Amino acid sequence: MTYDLVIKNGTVVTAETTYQADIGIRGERIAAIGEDLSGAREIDAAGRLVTPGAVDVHVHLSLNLGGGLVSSDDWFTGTRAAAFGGTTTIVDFVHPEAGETLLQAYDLRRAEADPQTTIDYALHLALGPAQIPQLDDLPQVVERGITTFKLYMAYGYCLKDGELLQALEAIRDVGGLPVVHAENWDVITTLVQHNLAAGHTEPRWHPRSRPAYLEGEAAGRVIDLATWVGVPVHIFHIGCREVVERVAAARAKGLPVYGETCPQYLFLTEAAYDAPGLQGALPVCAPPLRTEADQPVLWRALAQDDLQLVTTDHCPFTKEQKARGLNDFSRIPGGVPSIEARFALLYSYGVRGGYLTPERWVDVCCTTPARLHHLERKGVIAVGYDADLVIFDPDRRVTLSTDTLHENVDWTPYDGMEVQGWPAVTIQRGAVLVENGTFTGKAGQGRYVHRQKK
Ligand code: DUC
Ligand code: ZN
Repeated sequence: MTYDLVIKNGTVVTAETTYQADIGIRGERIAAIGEDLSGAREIDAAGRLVTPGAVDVHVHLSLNLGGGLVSSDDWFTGTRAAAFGGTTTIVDFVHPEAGETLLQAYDLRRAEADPQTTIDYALHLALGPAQIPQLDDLPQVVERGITTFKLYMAYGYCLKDGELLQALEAIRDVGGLPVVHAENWDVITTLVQHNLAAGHTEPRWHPRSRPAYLEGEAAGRVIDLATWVGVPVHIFHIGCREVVERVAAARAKGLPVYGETCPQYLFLTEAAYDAPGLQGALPVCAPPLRTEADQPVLWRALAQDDLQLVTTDHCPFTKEQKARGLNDFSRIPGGVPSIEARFALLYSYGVRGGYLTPERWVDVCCTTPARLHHLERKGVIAVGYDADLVIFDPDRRVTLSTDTLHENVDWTPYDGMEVQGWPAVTIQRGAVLVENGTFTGKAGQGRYVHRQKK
């Protein structure tokens, strides 16, 4: 029996185990895993790892912050960069505007994404104060394949505790998963005002206005609220010990609480904000980068399942966009790029660095993100799953820079960093998207993943 495509002689790495096998693909699905398979096309993966396509459940493509500020990767450039880095599925956001219904906002985001995306994607729905009166519409949103809901404890979307409670109850009632930006916004706005009034306008005052201790408080508060309501909760972008401890303590009690970290917290520190001028403004993101002492805590937490996944929170702004906040750190648009380098960074420094086993690398970057976020048929190498695969060259050395990366942004926080290990071939639903440095996909080739509540 022949297949449309066979990946031959590779070392298959899954979240559970590592073994030698050929993978046979028929149409869009994995049809066989075995020995001596043959196909219309065969790719030799000898000496290479074969992993599931990586899954990044937290990205912001074309994020509109208002005032003409839009994150610089759109659905084409961002998903192409993701594919170069081995990511075959992302989850981005619907951010309803005041006066829009939830379904109108969903339709608009689909209309933007569908023609441009080169990889598969799903959408979280953000629920701010203006959406609280519309919570009765959540069942219709679930019918559109949205099962995860973003709750902000910061920014204009910031929910007060009573609103958080109502949103958590509504999400529970539709069987969904809340994903939360946990910070104490009241304290942050107060500290920002104090610092600016004292003439402290430089980027180094950004982390000093967003204390880790109170990020822990916010995470603990939403975990308590979710526990009381009886709904699982996923805490986004964790960079400090204080939040890790809250998630770990909840999990130790058997609660369905999940936490993610991102490359920027594993590899960068708040010292980056001390750089002069624009350089110090570039890595501004929220929550902010933390201390060197937090990094081993994050790695250990990933290894021992106190944290379950690594996403990027990819949200690039160009140097010109970042320069808007040069005289006032609170006006610097928040966000850093890493949609392309995540999988390789985690291999190079996580696996090669001795923090993660190869299986745990696949688990935190592919399998658990897909499972937690209801992405059926993603993140796993097994018969019947989508043939989303990466042939990963564990030896290839790449020096990260704007010359080697494909993100649509004129800087990278990882400039000059060398990784050892990089995707050689990225395959989505049986189609080769990237092969040896050449992008062979096209706009609109990716599909919306219609998720089912669990
Ligand atoms: N934080 C960022 O830094 N950027 C995008 C959104 C967020 O929460
Ligand atoms: Zn985000």
